[in-house]
Amino acid sequence: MTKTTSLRAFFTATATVACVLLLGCPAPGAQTTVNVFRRAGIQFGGDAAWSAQDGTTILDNGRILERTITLPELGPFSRVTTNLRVIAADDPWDRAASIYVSTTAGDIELHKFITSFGGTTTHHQDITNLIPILRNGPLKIRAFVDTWVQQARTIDFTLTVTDETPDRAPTWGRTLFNDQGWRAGSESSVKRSISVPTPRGLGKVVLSYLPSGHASDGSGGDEFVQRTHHVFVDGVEVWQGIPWRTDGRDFRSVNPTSGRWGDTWSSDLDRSGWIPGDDVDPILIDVSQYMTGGARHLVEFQIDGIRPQDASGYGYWRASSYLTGYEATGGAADFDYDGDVDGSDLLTWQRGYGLTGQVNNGAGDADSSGAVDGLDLAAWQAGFGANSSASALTAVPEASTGALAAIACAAALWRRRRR
Ligand SMILES: [Ca+2]
Ligand SMILES: [Ca+2]
Ligand SMILES: [Ca+2]
Repeated sequence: MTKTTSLRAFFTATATVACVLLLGCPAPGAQTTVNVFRRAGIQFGGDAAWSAQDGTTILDNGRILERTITLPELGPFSRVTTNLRVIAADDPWDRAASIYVSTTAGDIELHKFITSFGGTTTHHQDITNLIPILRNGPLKIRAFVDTWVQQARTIDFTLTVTDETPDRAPTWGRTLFNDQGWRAGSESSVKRSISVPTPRGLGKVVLSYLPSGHASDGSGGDEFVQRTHHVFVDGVEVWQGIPWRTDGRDFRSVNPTSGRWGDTWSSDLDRSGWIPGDDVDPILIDVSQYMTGGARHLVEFQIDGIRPQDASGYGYWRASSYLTGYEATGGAADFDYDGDVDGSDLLTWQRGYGLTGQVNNGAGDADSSGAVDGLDLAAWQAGFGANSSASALTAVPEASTGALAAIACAAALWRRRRR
């Protein structure tokens, strides 16, 4: 071990101890699991009694199931996760699918997935970003599989609520759009534009985007062709990317009925944002710098070059999006909007140091000067001191010592991330 390495190890260990002392490592709180679907059969047509579940409404010829549930109370530090199991029956194909909540404001996807070719799969997602929407229970939850086969699949779906976590839950949320058949063509289909009023006191704002590309004829369309997507807020491009998955090979064991040509399995192929037998994670875009509270903003989505209809078919996208907002409750130096001023806020300031043109404190501009600089560090130190003295923890050292330890803590994290 070189001297530098051992020093670094000592530094990291010391900082970790400081982190634990300062930030604490609270055990997760009580968990409640709410059953939504249990061995519920999804199919097109067929016998409605097949794998039927009491209290479930069958819609769309059996392709959509609906149940109404109420979650336990979601507190300021709650977390919600999904547990999904998709069980193979008689449908050998990969099918677009989704668990979503149906509201008067539109459908909001809780867990988007694509079934495997004839296999059984299990998935989990953290959907804490949807807490502001989930709070408005009772919830009408639907499961959809785009199948054309009788006795296609059965589904298990539960929601787990953890009532006490270290992270503050979001306070504001709203759907932006949900279009499961976004095609090329008319002028209105070029962009999706939504005008959004935001509440006052909003701090961090995250946009969740769930795109997947498909084709009506299964080849040559948007399923296997890279398309560039854009997100704009008030005319400024805040994100650009190509939804593209290249890890199909890792899912071969759950795709037993996949087509195969020599060594090539259809399920192995790279695809537009999805893989047969896996779920689709939302793309998370931090738009805090562009969406201030107490204002109206225009959010727009654009997909370049969707394949138009011709004799052999067309390309299309299944896409939805929603916004999640956090209240700025922890003061000007609470840069990560979790309600306190601590080492991770210092880390945010460190990352943002030197930035100008800030519209809020999300990158470390505590004094609203527009720039992230030394004055904001002083504001953090003041906020950190107030934070510690207000704390009931007797183990917390006095402010100056605490600040030093937090700086060590942040520096250690910073170092680890940069490797
Ligand atoms: Ca904080
Ligand atoms: Ca914190
Ligand atoms: Ca500043």
